[in-house]
Amino acid sequence: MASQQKVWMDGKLVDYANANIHVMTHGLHYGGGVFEGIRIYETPKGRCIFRLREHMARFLDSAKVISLNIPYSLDELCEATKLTVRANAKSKVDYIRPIAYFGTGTYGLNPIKLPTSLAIAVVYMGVYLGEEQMKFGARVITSSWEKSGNRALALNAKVCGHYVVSVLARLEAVKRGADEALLLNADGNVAEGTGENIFMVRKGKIYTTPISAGILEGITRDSVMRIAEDLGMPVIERDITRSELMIADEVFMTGTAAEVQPIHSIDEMVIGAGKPGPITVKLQKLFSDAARGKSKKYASWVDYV
Ligand code: PPE
Repeated sequence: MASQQKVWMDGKLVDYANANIHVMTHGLHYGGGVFEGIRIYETPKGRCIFRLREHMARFLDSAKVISLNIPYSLDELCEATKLTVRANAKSKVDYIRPIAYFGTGTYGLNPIKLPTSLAIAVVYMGVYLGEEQMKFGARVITSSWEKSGNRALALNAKVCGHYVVSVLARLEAVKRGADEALLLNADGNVAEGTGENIFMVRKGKIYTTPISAGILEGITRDSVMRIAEDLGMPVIERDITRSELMIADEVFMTGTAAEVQPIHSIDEMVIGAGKPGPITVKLQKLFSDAARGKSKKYASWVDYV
């Protein structure tokens, strides 16, 4: 129950009900904040956090990009996260949401004199796009909204304001009866999902879209690339078109929340055999084992709490 949960706010653990912010918070008005999403997995050795250090390093990088001063070191952020997870040991939670943003003090766009507020909360996310979708593949549409370019937004940073387009695209998907939306960039190439990177398998080779396509450098993307490389199938990073996805043998998405999510169809065009393909299933299994500390090779990816 959320009511029993604790949230880490600016150095203190507070009750969930008291983890509130002022309505005049700068970050709320202008989107000037950065966040992360990190998974917690239950294992026989207790709870573990997946690639905590990499997530917190990206958190600090995202903050740097928007000149948001974070008054904590990487080690301090990792420790605060572990403390928060431990403080919620009795709650059913599987996902950590660190967030930092320009706080309150002055009005108007200029954030220079504003203090930074930082919180670390835990929530229950479950299977992001649904259990059925995980088993049989998700239905995806191409959004009519364009993925902003790297000149408009610092897309490798996980900035709150960037997510307005993702929210619009996700709404579009839901209104059209689909599970998720795919965003194309100004060149007409595939960028990524609203909260996931994308991969395709074609003629035995695995491809994913490059950083230049306007994507977040996903940590799940990186993990899957490492696993695939170790299987002798290095992932090729190159531009992918929408119609290439339609004739791919397999398509899947990756993300902390989405994990390794098979795709059933894109704009009602069924992909491959219409069910999760063999490479997707293999990567899904290896990723799932790695995330739960079951794989010796990737043991350094998990932190037990
Ligand atoms: N692209 C975007 C735009 C994105 O938001 C995410 C994560 C990814 C790719 C995958 O990155 P990574 O998690 O490091 O593998 N999206 C987060 C937010 C989801 C949400 O609904 O909120 C996440 O998966 O935690």
